[in-house]
Formats: sequence, structure tokens, C-alpha cells
Amino acid sequence: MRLHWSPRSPFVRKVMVAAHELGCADALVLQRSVAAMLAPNAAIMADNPLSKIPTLVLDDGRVLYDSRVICEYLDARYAPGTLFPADGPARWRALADQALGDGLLDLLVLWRNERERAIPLAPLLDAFATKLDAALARLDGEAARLAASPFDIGQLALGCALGYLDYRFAALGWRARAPALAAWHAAIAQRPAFLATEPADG
Ligand SMILES: N[C@@H](CCC(=O)N[C@@H](CS)C(=O)NCC(=O)O)C(=O)O
Repeated sequence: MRLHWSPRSPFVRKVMVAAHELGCADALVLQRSVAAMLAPNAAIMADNPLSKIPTLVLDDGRVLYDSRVICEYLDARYAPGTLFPADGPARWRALADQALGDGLLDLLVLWRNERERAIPLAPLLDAFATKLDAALARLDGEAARLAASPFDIGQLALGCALGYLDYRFAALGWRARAPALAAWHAAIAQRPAFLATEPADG
């Protein structure tokens, strides 16, 4: 399987953490791909018309995107139910946590794009900050629940979102605002799958 990959992308990191957790990282051939909103990449678009990563090309030529679909595919293929609970409240909790982690990442990627513009739109930056504060407060209140639950796709996505905050928004100092969440994150960041996939420039 060939994965359009970058060491900087938090959505690619979701897939790589999942692959390590599921024991199938060696089955992925990594193709370094640069995805930027303002520069559609023909090599990615040959497989994904949206020019987004992660994009996974299976050995039989079928193509999967986005990170949610790829993670669920790897789970179903290599260790069913490990990251995606099969049914019931645990499944919906995990999927909702994943949606919050992914949504936070969408917000942070847009925020980073906006702040790098010559004249950022101030109300947009304020709105991003307001939503981040609310998400951190919500998650800080749920840290005990996260710590008491088995590791799943929701925790994986939230871990990648908090890792991206450290990587691209270190100056925000999110831990001071969410100490219980910070303690939960410190624990999951020690999982081998997270240690093996730290974001890196290059
Ligand atoms: N919902 C997608 C989001 C993927 C995404 O936004 N990836 C970024 C890189 S971190 C990208 O490819 N951006 C290029 C673009 O938006 O054109 C997923 O979960 O995979």
C-alpha cells in the first residue's frame, strides 16, 4: 500500500499512529507528498482530486481517503475492533471524540494559514481562539473519562490534535488552561505509536 505522506501533517499522523497501534506500519510505502491549500499537487491529484493527504493507494489500485476512512480500513483489515469499537455507546463516543479531534485540526490548520497572511482577518483569528478555548475547556472536563476508557480512534485523534498544538502553536501554552487534559495527554504521548510519529520539519 502506498500512502501520500508528510512528517508535518497531523492527519497523516493519525494514520501512522493507527498503523503502529495495529501492527501494520511496515505494510505502508510512504510517498513524500506536499499538500498545500494554495498549491494543488498533481501527483496527489492523480489519486485524490482534492489534493489532500493522507491518501492511501491499495495494492489493487483502489484509493482511500480521508484519515477517518483510512484508519477504519486499517482497523478492519488488520485488527478489527481495536481502534473502532464494533457497536453500542463506545462506538459513538469514539466517533464523536474523533470528530472533535479532527474538527480541532481543521480549525488549527485554517488558523495557521490565516495568521501567515500579510493582513490576517482579526475577527477570524478571534473566532478560532474562542473555539479552541471552548474545546480545551470541554476536554479538560472529560479528561477523567478519557483516562478511564480504553484507547480508541477518538483518543488517537485528540492526541494528534494536542500534538499539533505543541508543534505549531507552542506559544499558546494550552496546558496551563487544561491541566487535567495535559496529564491525560502526557500519558498517551508515551505510547510507542505516538513516540514513533512525532511531527518533524522536512
Ligand atoms: N478531513 C481530512 C483532512 C486532510 C487535510 O486537510 N490534510 C491537509 C494536510 S494536513 C491537506 O492535505 N491540505 C491540502 C489542501 O487542503 O489542499 C482527513 O481527515 O484526512
